[in-house]
Amino acid sequence: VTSNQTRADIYRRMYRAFASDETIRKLIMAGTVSVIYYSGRGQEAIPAAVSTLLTDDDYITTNYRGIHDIIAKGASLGELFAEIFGRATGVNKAKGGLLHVVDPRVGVMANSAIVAGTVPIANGLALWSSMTESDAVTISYFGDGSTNIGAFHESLNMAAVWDLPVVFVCQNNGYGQYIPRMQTMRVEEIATRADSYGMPGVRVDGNDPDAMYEVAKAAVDRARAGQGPTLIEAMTYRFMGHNFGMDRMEYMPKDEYQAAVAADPVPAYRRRLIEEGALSEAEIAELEAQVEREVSEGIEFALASPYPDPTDVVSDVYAEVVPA
Ligand SMILES: Cc1ncc(C[n+]2csc(CCOP(=O)(O)OP(=O)(O)O)c2C)c(N)n1
Ligand SMILES: [Mg+2]
Repeated sequence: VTSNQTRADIYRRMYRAFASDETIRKLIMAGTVSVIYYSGRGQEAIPAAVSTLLTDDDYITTNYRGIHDIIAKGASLGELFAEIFGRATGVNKAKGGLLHVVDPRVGVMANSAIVAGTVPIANGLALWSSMTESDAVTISYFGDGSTNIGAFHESLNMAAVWDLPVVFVCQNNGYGQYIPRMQTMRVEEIATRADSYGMPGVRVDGNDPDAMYEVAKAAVDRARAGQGPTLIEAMTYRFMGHNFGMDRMEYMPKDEYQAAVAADPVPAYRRRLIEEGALSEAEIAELEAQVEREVSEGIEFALASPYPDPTDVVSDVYAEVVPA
């Protein structure tokens, strides 16, 4: 069983992603910021549980729907929000934006709009760890639709053959853009795709933080011990559709959607922690208040920041190479 301290850590990471997402969407709706936004709302439990097993020296790669992964890994909120809002103080000085933000200080190494585009990059990071005999682990996050892409299959094969310290975490939210998953594949369990490459494949309820933690722990321990990769299929749901504000979600069955929202993993975990005596109502309220302060300070910082100077467009683009 997970310790109360770990469970509090998981909830803090979930709430940090949740509160950030709620605030960003409010700012978009109010017209304060103009961003094409892909929300991770509903999927917070997955990276929150995984991240409690990692340090800043462990790596993650993710994609356009990765803001919850990035926040759960510990990225500083002010610089992240500034990046998303296109400000000069952004962690990548506004050159990345939501779809390409990276924060190497906390191991957020790659992010892309290209479906499955960062899965091979996770292998590269893991290969670097093996070559340098570091015990760092790389987590590769991607969606269900991404498992139909060639790069996914090639990467799993190579990671298995080279025993790379990587954990492939598929966030199966049932849809790729506006298409139900089962219209694009004939396998019910994505975890079984691991069989083709000779690595363990596990399906888990990704909205159950404790179950997610147990499965992730086995995979991270295995990778750290040099025993090779694992594919985790974490079952979840996408509450805001594909792109926030542009997707009417009419293709999602109403009853399915309502059942998913009623089982929202954030309030569900909150209730469970109180019921099981892991944290008191007062302790949770204090934790939430701390996170909300951090979020509003981050938003204030980002909104007060200037846009980049147009002449900076060519700075930090190429490395300066001094000939030997
Ligand atoms: C290589 C490539 N093909 C197609 C697209 C268009 N596209 C953007 S998101 C998406 C769906 C991906 O679904 P999934 O992997 O399940 O991720 P989710 O958005 O559900 O998290 C597609 C097809 C793309 N960005 N890149
Ligand atoms: Mg999906």
